[in-house]
Amino acid sequence: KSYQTTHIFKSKLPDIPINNTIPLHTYSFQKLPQVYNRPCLITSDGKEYTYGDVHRASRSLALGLFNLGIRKGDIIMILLPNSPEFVFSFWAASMLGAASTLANPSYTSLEITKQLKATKAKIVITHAMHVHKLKQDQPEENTFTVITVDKPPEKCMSFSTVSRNEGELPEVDINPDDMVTLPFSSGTTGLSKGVVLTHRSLVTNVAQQVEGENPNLHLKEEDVVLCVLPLFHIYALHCVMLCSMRVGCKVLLMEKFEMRAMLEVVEKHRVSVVMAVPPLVVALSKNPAVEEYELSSIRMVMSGGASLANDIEEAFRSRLPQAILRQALGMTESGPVISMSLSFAKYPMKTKSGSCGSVIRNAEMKIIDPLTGSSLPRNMSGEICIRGPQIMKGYLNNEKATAEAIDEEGWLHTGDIGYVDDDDELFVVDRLKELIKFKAFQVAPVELEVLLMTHPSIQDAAVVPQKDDVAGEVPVAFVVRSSNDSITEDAVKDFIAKQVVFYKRLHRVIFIDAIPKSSIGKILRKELKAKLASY
Ligand code: AYL
Repeated sequence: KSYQTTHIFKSKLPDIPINNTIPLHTYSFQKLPQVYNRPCLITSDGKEYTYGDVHRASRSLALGLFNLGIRKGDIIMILLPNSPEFVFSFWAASMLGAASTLANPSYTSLEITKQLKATKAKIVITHAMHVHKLKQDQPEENTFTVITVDKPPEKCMSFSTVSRNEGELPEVDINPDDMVTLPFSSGTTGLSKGVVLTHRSLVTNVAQQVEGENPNLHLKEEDVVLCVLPLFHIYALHCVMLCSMRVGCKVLLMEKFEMRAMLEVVEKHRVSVVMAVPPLVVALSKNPAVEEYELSSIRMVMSGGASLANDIEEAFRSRLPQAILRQALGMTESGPVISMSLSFAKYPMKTKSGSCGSVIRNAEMKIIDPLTGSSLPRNMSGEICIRGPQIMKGYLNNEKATAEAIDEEGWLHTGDIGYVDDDDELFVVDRLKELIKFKAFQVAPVELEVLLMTHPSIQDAAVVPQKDDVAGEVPVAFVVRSSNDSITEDAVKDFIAKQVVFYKRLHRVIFIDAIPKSSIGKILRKELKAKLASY
């Protein structure tokens, strides 16, 4: 299939030269001599690490991991909340030519085990309280060493001991197309898959945002960037940690979101940049606690990860009039940023509220008719596709899914529906893909369907999103009971709740006689979503 492409959208900013053949850590620490004594990380309880400290701690850990046998191409799992150790672990893997796979520490044992098996991670870096979830029942299949950042339980090693060593880190030959990190995403369909992001893709995507005479995302060395979104998700990892570190900003790490605690540190540390997801923007706009704090230091708030309701921008402006609130569109597979508001640029442009910005520089975007595949002109909605050196290399060990996501011409199909207006601004209007977004967390319907089908009382099941004021969307299930079975809604909910992280829990179960399917057995999700409206 080859479609004649006629409509390609580019950034209004000119392309720039990007040195994307160097390893990510080399790129990110390139300014180390200049920023050596500047603060890089600060924790919410006040511990500070300079760029020099972060570099040293990362190298020491890298050497420790090397001594434990970690080599180029190996994978380590980081199972940590936001913390300096998270950052050191990420860089240590990169420096060895290894890769880090990122997982939510709140995951259940089942969820972690799946990811461990899929990645064959050789090291897991975590907290002692999560160690019981790391099952090694078939040691011959999957052997890994557990390192804890706190006091290690039996058979585990301590982070500080592994990091305590002397010597030179061996030189490793890193190819720009080597994997450096492996987040998981379900993409447009199916189960969660490892997304192979390379040194080239991440260096490119950082540069697309923060480099050039007029960077699209203007971060300054004096900025204090709030990191309250989890680093195990690509949004914070990339837009907060990688972009900030390239520029030399200070990153304020918060382990978890709690409104007052957050406002307190924002006031205390004079936070200037907030990377947020819609529920956080809503809280900043509407939560009365905001009035009690002095937040005039905030100059920029980015919303991404899910769609932002239209009325929020107005409410936000009356609260924090000095700050620019605009959006970016990202997707794990796209490296991750697709488009970003030009109001964040060094020479900011006027942009419209509700837009997800314009396509990033050094990349191409097109909007295609989902039925014919042909590209569409301005003001017509279709599937958003993105191309450039920043997109993922592919899904780990999954050529079929990779080929479905990236076509022969190198376009990544996002599964999002949107249009580009006369001013080059992108508006996302719908989601073509199955994905459910609880806040900005991914819930893959198929994952829950597979679990539901393991229950003897359930004959068939389908999971779809339901709109929700707080979370944006929540998963609900349509279930066909096995014959003569009378399993209850609560029993089905409990069955799932025991096996998954909190945001994947079912909010409703609706029993029906049959799941509507196409002639080839595909669940007709649209029909079910329409049905939902009538319940
Ligand atoms: P994943 N508006 C509407 N939908 C959005 C938006 C947005 N601003 N941002 C992300 N999404 C949805 O892989 C969209 O459906 O990546 C997209 O395909 O967990 C999906 O979320 C991707 O979900 C950044 C950097 C946002 C990264 C990100 C999000 C990465 C989340 C902004 O600057």
